Amino acid sequence: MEYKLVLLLYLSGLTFGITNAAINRTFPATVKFGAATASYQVEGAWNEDGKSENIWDHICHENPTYIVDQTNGDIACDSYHKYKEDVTMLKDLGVDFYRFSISWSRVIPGGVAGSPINQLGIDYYKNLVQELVDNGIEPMVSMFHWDLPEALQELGGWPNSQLVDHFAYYARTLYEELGDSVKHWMTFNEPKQTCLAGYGDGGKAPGYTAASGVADYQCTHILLKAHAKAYHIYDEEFRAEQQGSVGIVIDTAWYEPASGSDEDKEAAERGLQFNYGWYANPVVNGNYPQVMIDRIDERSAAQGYEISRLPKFTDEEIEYIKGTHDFMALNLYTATYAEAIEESDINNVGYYTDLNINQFVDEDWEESASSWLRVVPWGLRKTVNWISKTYDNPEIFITENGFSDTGGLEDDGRINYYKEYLSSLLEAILDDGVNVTRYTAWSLMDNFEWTAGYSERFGMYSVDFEDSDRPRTPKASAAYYKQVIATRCLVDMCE
Ligand code: GOI
Repeated sequence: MEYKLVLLLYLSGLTFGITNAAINRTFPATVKFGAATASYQVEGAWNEDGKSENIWDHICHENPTYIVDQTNGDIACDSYHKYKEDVTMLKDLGVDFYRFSISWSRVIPGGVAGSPINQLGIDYYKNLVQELVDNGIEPMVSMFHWDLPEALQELGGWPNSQLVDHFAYYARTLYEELGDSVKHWMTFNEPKQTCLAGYGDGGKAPGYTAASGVADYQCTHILLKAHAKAYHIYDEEFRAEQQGSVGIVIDTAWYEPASGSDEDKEAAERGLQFNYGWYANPVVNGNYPQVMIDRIDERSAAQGYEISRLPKFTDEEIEYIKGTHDFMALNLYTATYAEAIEESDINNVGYYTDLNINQFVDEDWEESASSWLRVVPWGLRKTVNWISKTYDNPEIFITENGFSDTGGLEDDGRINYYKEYLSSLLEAILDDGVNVTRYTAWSLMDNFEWTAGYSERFGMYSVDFEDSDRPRTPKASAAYYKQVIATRCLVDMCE
């Protein structure tokens, strides 16, 4: 029986001109594997060694019910003290790289350009980077994963154009201090969460909602200029010597048309443009997606605004922002259906009415512990194909992908998720020729999941948050991921 099957596969391989490697479905040598965390979610030590308060410290302390279980990141995984254990875990997994973020308020407590650098904060990251390098693990660094220094929030945060220079000063400091060893920089993680959730729907700190449809676009406008400035600083002052690369990490769900109708196809495309394109189109082509410009300008005018709620880049700014990426990065977890609807009530001002689609899920899609996350593996293949087609076949890094449960070491749901999403990724790479070169599992370990506190667990390592030592224990998914990395093959798919 088995013999006949192998013979059949072998013959069909010959017939269709494919190789044994294709039958075996292994990840090509160009693909690297990693795991990710973020500063506020794992570090703790919120007020140690000169670190100042950031907006997540602030909202957790001042408004504890903002977090479902009223917890905070004061201690979190205590990675500030336990980073060597974290590196041991990474080493055991066999990852090629570790994606982590730097806490701005730990490095530059005052926040503003020209203010003093906190040497103890820098030392923490130098030690972490050294420990990684000593263990053969590449550091891949996000400069900003949502934890803005409170001092800058008190200036108004991202809608204040001063933030461009404050961020540039921070970015230059990081290149200077860490750029000898760090070769992959990401300016911003999921800027849509900073701007839309932070200043529009309120789901992330600082949790503002009053100026939805205005402040979220202004935040994005400044943030994109800050990104571009950080990119140009690298180009002009560091690239020749350091030889690294710089990009921005953008999140989206896959938007699947609810039907074959042109209207639903347009609704789905609009979903992708308002989510991924909002940030990707500027860094690739210099300006917002045309569909955003058209719709927001038009609705603004009908709403009585003399100037559009979507700010305009000057020609000079367009040239400055265009091409500020060395790779495209994607955080992808799930998918949604998109359906065309009647134009929303014009009196309803906001991003979601500017987008104007009905989003819904298939109740058959497997759930996770997070209400927004259902298991839809084919969405990964479709999303990387869409990015490849829309932005002229760039190099793509998947910088986050993962699954939540409520805890436990026998995490079959997570193993299944990784197996299915990695299989979808393999199809994109081997069958569609999409240029994906990195895959990053979120997360290395259970951590502070923002407004969900510790109620949703994404880790491949469990962390005991009841124990002051914060002991880590590998889950079944850690062994699974380790095997995938070691064999470059999904379990069950190779001989
Ligand atoms: C990453 O973001 C992030 O980088 C990591 O730090 C993080 O730990 C990791 O993901 C895991 O989360 C159904 C109003 C659909 C608007 C239900 C109210 C959408 C939108 C419930 C309430 C969407 C991953 C929150 C990308 C933000 C979570 C993007 C995933 C919440 C919802 C809502 C809903 C709502 N998203 N994020 N959302």
